[in-house]
Amino acid sequence: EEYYSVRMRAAKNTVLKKGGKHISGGEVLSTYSNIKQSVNALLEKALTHSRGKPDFMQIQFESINESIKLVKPLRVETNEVETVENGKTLARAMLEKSGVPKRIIDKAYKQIPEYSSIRGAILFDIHSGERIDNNSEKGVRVSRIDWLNANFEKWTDENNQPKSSRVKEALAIATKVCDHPSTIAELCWSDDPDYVTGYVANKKLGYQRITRLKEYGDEQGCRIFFVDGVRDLPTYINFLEKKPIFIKW
Ligand code: PML
Repeated sequence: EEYYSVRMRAAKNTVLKKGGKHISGGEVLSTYSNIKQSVNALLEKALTHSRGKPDFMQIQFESINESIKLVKPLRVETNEVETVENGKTLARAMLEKSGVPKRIIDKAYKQIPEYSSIRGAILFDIHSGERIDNNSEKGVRVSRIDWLNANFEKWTDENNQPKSSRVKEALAIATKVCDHPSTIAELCWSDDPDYVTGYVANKKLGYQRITRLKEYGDEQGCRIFFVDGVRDLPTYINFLEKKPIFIKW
């Protein structure tokens, strides 16, 4: 069956600032007969977002030529920590366990403040300790992933997890990214000042949530993919941006 990628982006203050302030975004993979419902669901999401009233919104769809791959969600564990310092220490230990050398982790952490204005993900090479995506302010945007709500809810019930759309989206991204053999690990936390839980993900370790990776009030997010052996960068980026994946429990 032919599938379509339906995407939404909403922003505010577009008059004051080019591109505006991000309010909401999302994507679903849809059959042709479901496009109307998909557009509606994304519209609803953008209009009910707590970040405010959008003054700009784009919803678009395009057909997908490639076949869709089904991938099981990574195993999830939550690590409670008391302080950001403890959270950081744990995140570093997990990155090391995933195969990222210590000096590369240090180097990446030093760069994080500089990366804060970048909207997408940073690709960080674990040998050179250099950022290798050449996408400047944009970074890399992982897309073409979806997880049907009914299946996600089945997963939350059977795994004792909260029905959080934030967790759903982040876990879906981490699962896709870690499905590629060149991905060693992902380090991520939100730019939402009210949300301080982040995670380290790796194919073997799974999706390791850490309850404090930054202070409340901090609007600096982070999404770094530690990569190894990316010989053909355009192919790897094409996988992240274009390969359609359905998460299925
Ligand atoms: C979680 O609680 O597992 C989600 C953490 C990362 C959220 C990233 C984001 O919302 O931007």
